[in-house]
Amino acid sequence: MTMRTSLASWQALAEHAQEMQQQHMSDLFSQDQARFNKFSIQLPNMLLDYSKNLVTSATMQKLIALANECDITTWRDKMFQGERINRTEDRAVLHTALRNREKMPLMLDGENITDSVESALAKMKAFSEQVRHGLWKGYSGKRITDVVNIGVGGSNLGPQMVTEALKQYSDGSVNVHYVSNVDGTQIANVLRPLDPEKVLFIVSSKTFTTTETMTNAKTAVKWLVSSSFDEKAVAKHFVAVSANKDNAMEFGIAQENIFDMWDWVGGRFSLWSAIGLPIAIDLGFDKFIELLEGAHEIDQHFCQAPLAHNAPVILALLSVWNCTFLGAKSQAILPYDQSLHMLCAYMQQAEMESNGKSVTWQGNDVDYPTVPSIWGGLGINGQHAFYQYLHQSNNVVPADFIGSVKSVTPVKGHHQTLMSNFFAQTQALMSGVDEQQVKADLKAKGRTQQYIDKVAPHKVHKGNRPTNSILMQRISPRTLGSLIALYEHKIFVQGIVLQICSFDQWGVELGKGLANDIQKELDENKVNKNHDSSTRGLIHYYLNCV
Ligand code: G6Q
Repeated sequence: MTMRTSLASWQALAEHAQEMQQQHMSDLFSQDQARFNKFSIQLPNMLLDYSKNLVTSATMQKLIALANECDITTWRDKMFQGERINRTEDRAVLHTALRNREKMPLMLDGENITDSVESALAKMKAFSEQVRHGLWKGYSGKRITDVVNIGVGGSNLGPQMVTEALKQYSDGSVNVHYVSNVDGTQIANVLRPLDPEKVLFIVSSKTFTTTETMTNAKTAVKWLVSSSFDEKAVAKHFVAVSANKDNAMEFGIAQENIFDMWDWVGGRFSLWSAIGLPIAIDLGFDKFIELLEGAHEIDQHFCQAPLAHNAPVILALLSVWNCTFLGAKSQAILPYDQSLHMLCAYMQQAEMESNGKSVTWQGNDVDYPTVPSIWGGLGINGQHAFYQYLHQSNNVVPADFIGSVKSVTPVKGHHQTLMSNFFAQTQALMSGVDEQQVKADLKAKGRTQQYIDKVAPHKVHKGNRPTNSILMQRISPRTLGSLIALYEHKIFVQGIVLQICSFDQWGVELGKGLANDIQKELDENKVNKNHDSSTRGLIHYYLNCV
């Protein structure tokens, strides 16, 4: 397989990057009044404006040539058709099959998985309705008022981010809580105000072996049994979502209360499956389906739109342009919508766990920068904190600004202020403020020449900082589904262009095994002499003080 760096389009981009680094975006805007029209895409429920990137039409043509040379469309079709593109784990990658709303048959290993998905959805529907309507009773015959989802990583971040984002759509029939951390503080805080007779636990774990989740689940069992004085209560208060039925049953969960997961769905892409059960319980099954429909709309766009007008493809190519060719090392995710306060954490896992790797498909070290580290947070809060860095540090941080045209919670006078900041920030990051302007402003304010000369260099903003703006109509199950799917496909395309295995996570697997041996040492108060002196010293200090 050809090395990416030897592709004609790659080399053309490397050369073009040198030229473009001499350009300023504000000049590109002055030279071309049609820039916004050229570099924006309207999707059914959202607008993507990528005109505030350091690109020209020539750049975009070269990036599309790269996408073509990397056979993006062929790889995309392989993914949707269920080829085993997760090579290191020898698995298909079919989260898109979970939201195949046209219900097209899809054969995998001789089985029509659309049927499996549909029957899993039917089971989720029946169960979520029973819980929401008070028909699922606890051991003492009382209705369930609180659901606690126990899971971590992909079995937590997706559903929790969605639950938080769609809070306004919940009718409050049931309160949904999340426990992911093995730090006992979290589960203790969540359980303290709850009534064991009215709580349902969902143990979400694809493997049903994850230590943190198993520890939390056992603590939840103890909490329940210590109040019910009956182990049989577990059957009424625990369900599981897992691909490992045997382990879930051994844990004590009744077979009929186990919801399916499949090895062709990666954890971080699994909120569309029964991992999304807390979402369905919180919002109602119909809204869960709307979430799937929103994602399906983007799946169709991804499959049908020409590459030059294909939003996830464009986002991926711009990331490659900004990071691999122009040298950016991190990227900020900046929602201007309170509902999306967990989006950055979700995106950190989605992009960094997928593409934060440094060998190619063939196992060779990559000889180019790959994906950025992702960070960020709510835009307005960030403006009063880390935006200083975005505007004036000597690291350029490309940023995605995400906002909504209409607020989901309109409060008079707030939304215009919020969105004015969105627009003003992207403008300032692009145009900057040059020395001449700074000096003129200070002069107009009547400052002395001495003061102007001292302060002016500090007030210069070089601008030329790339941003994408995503404007959603309004946060809803449908638009949120579309937004998540947009990023999922972006990450897929990024992985193909960079020749990275996006669907494994060996770094996470390493972490899963690492602590086990040390935990034995802590439990037995015996420190292994073979540790390095730092690890030995830390463990000794801990054991001496504990
Ligand atoms: C996701 C990762 C990882 C995983 C968690 C939980 O893609 O593989 O975040 O979801 O480690 O794993 P289990 O669901 O198996 O408990």
